[in-house]
Amino acid sequence: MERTPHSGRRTVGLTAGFAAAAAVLCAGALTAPAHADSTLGQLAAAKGLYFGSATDNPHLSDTAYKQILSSEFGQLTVGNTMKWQYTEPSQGRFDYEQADAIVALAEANGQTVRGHTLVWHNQLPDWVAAVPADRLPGVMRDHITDEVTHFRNRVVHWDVVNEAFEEDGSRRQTVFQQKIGNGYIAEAFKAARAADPNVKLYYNDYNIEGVGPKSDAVYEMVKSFKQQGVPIDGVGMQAHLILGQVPATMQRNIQRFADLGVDVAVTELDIRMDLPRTEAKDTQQAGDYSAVVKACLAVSRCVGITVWDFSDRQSWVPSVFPGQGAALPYDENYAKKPAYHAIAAALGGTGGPSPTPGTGTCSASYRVTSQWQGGFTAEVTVRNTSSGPLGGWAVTWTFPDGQRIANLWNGEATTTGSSVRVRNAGYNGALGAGASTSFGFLGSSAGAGRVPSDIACDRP
Ligand code: G2I
Repeated sequence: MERTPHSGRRTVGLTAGFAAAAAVLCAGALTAPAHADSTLGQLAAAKGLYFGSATDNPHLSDTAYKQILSSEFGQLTVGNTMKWQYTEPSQGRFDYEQADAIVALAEANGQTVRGHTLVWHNQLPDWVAAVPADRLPGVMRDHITDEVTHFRNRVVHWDVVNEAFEEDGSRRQTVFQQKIGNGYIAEAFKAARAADPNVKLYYNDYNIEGVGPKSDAVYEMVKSFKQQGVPIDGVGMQAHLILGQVPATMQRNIQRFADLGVDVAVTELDIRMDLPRTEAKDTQQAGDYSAVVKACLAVSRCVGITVWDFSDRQSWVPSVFPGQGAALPYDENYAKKPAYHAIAAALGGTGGPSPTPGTGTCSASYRVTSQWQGGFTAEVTVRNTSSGPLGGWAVTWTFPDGQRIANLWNGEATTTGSSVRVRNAGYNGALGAGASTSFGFLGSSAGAGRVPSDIACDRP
């Protein structure tokens, strides 16, 4: 697919990405080779798109979180505090304090901002539902006008209307639909355009990533808007996906919207799984993230990708889908998951930690070295069981009795619930044929608990 300077990606993505990359690097990241340590934002910018994350005000007091948010991404979406409930809690009283704080952070970091969202049936203050039908169009316009004006030149996209369709392609019966009728969406876009001639105006929804009744309905709406001159610039595909279920038609679907003359953005990407995480699920998830990135990259009008927050610690998923989660590219402790490396690789990076030399196999054995009431120490011995060199190792197991690692040495641990994965440290990955090394940890539990029965060693 040829990329022209006039495509949506060039006008939106490059500007956005370049600003972010330049702020971080003080150099032209667009031509820089893709190193393993390039950020996702930089890798995306080098391909002419942005890679961003949603965030929310309460998270920003977590220093480790804020550091990653500020450095890794080229774009931010305000996850909650631009919604009507926050911005016009009572009629005519506008409050942008929280949203302004996130926009100011993005500006300080050289990141662009997507505005989310002006008209949505959810997180709507109660007073709106009580407005009589004949006054609701004016109330909707006033809300849009005030908010779009407030953020003029500070946001690059607006999700003007969010989630207006049902799965079967019919209109969702929201207060706006019921009181204003089918025309409310076009009216919202016109009001937004009147308040800001430059910002890109998006329709945003979930379950429209693949071809189907819902995306067909959005497609027909966009087509008719284009025919009638209703100002729409883009379609946001939220992409709240399920493990193993990236729609096979995603690229084709993005392309058909692009062919209507609008940009497409993947706006709220996450890929949830049934908990607990396993290595197999992580691998599947990595492939799924890669597939989404590749579908976007394949269409020049796909201007960028935003994850719906970046770490499993902040994800909305577990609270809404009990038993599911681990949907994001960083784990709860801000360690990069295979999904992160797959995204980086799909964006042209090297795909993760330095490649591991050697092709060997390994074994691991687990031994409790001391225990007391409430705790224990254990040692895991890793042995190269092959006749050639081993360049690195990863040991996995599941604690059977609720044990937890309090402190681990000579390795790097990632834990999800009772599942543990320990990679070699920088200095003990290389093992000659038959050689061994060990790592240890301080555990907490009622005594040492049973020894894990599934301990395994593999190359990372
Ligand atoms: O539901 C996931 C997303 C689907 N597409 C539109 C997005 O705007 C939506 O985001 C989520 C936020 O991530 C959640 O954080 O929208 C939810 C509301 O539908 C947000 O949840 C709300 C909780 O329901 C409230 O109880 C809570 O006070 O977040 C609020 C702030 O933490």
